[in-house]
Amino acid sequence: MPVHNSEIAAIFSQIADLLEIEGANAFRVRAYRKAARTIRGYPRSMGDLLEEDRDLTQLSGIGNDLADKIREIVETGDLAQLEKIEQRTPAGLAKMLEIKGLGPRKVQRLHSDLGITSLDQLREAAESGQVRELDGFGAKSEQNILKELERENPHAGRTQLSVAEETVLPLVNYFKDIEGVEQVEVAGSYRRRKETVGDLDVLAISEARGDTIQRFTEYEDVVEVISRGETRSTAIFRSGLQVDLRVVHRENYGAALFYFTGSRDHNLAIRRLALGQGLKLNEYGVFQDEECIAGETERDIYALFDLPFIPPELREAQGELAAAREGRLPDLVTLDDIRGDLQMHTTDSDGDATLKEMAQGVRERGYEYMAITDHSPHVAVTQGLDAAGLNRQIDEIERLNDEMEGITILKSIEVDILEDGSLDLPDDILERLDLTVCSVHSHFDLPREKQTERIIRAMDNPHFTILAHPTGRMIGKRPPYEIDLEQIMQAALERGCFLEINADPSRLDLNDVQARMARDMGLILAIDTDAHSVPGLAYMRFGIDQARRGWLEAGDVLNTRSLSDLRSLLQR
Ligand code: DGT
Ligand code: CA
Ligand code: CA
Ligand code: ZN
Repeated sequence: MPVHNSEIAAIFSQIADLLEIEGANAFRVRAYRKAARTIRGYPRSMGDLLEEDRDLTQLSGIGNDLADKIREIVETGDLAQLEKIEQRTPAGLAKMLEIKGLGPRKVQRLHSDLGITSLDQLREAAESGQVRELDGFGAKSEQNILKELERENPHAGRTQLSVAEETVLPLVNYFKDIEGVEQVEVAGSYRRRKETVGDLDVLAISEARGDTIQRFTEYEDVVEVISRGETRSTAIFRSGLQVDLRVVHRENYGAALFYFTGSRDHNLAIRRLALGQGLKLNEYGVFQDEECIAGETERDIYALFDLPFIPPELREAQGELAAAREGRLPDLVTLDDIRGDLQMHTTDSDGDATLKEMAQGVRERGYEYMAITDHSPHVAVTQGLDAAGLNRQIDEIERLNDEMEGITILKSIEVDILEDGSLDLPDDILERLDLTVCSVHSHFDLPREKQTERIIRAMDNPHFTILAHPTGRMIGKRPPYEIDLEQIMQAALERGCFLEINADPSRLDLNDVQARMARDMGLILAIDTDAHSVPGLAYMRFGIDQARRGWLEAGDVLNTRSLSDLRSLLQR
């Protein structure tokens, strides 16, 4: 499996950063930085040069020592020296150098005096006023650190999955009509269904490669062709997304799909297994000596290592190999398992469709039940339902339930959790509902402890059912508010409440890691669309994607239950 130049460069930059924090000789630090620059910008891969027995010390800034290190990275994917440095100086420290105003000496001080190894810990320390006490820091630089941390955006330069779909699905269709193209698939983070993608990796099987590449570069959505070769091409699309196309032969398809699906760490783990069996694994197949022994399907490749097929959503090097080996892979939830949708809005608050139109839309999806959850009065941006309005809606739902076949409408509300943890409507009206969906829409900036307390206090209300969009994040726009999710999940378990995966592709809240945490704690999650229109009901599949990335099975999801099972679970 070829190691990319960027990967080698990243390792050298990381070493330079960490050495600098350790106060190493400036000359040595500069040498690593220069090497990283040389390799990053070099037009041919280091792996290819080594294979041709080229002398790497001919490259600018590369001496014998660095040449050996490049060889080690190309051969193993890793550098032992970096691991050794990371034992002294955690890798997380390098990230702090990116914060304006924090140089190596200050980062070193934060580490040695406060034991800080990550941006999260830095935020906590700054919020609790510990940073201003350090030598060389003051109240002002502490403020500044907090401001800079706020600015940090983990989704910068990435594209929401739903937007990426808009770019790539038409392209896939276009390919299907090209003569000679047998199959097309999108690999990479897109296939792993990550909430945002950096770029798109498209694979096609074709025996007419040149023609396929040509047709790709002519595609109407392409604004710039970055590169084109005999088997691959890279182009920028109108959306700004970069698309990498590789055209392969059928017999290599599985190996290419496996390789380009990633994640990189999952690939490396499987590659280690191959090396252990004396096999070579690359994007063309698995090789014993020169003979290809697997490559046409991913299944064949996993089977060589006595592993079942691992779903792409799990390929994040988060324990999936061990689980596969021990037969503990989850039986992931699918869209077909879903029997209802428990959060949506109508024209009674800020939705575009009437209650009846939403009910018809849900019925068309084949669900058994749905909950109507308009906003409560407190939400400032929209006209919420007050007690009288909600009473009227409840009456209308009862009428509709009599009139409509094949769908049951549950009475509900998206009720605001007020600053003091009380709910935004009186108990005597909440009592008339089948469930409530409760959410924070204000005071996002409370300190972590207060915010956590606020939500748990709300759960103490016996009418509280589901905590909606639990962290409030909007992908790329608004960071999550500070809460102790573990404590909140524990409180939900104890009270018979649930948390939500909001399926809106700009929210996907809880995220994958948090959903997995819930599952590990035995907490059931609802997957809700929060639709504000009939087409919005289709967002369910993004919620399913996220749930699968969180290892959820059907049993971990509230709205896979039959209506009667759901009703008994809603009894706290
Ligand atoms: P993205 O595009 O940032 O959302 O994430 P990916 O996972 O799609 O990454 P990308 O597009 O850079 O590469 C696609 C896949 O190709 C990646 O998941 C694994 C494989 N790959 C790319 N670069 C390397 C590498 O340096 N080493 C290994 N082992 N695999 C790589
Ligand atoms: Ca990608
Ligand atoms: Ca790519
Ligand atoms: Zn909401």
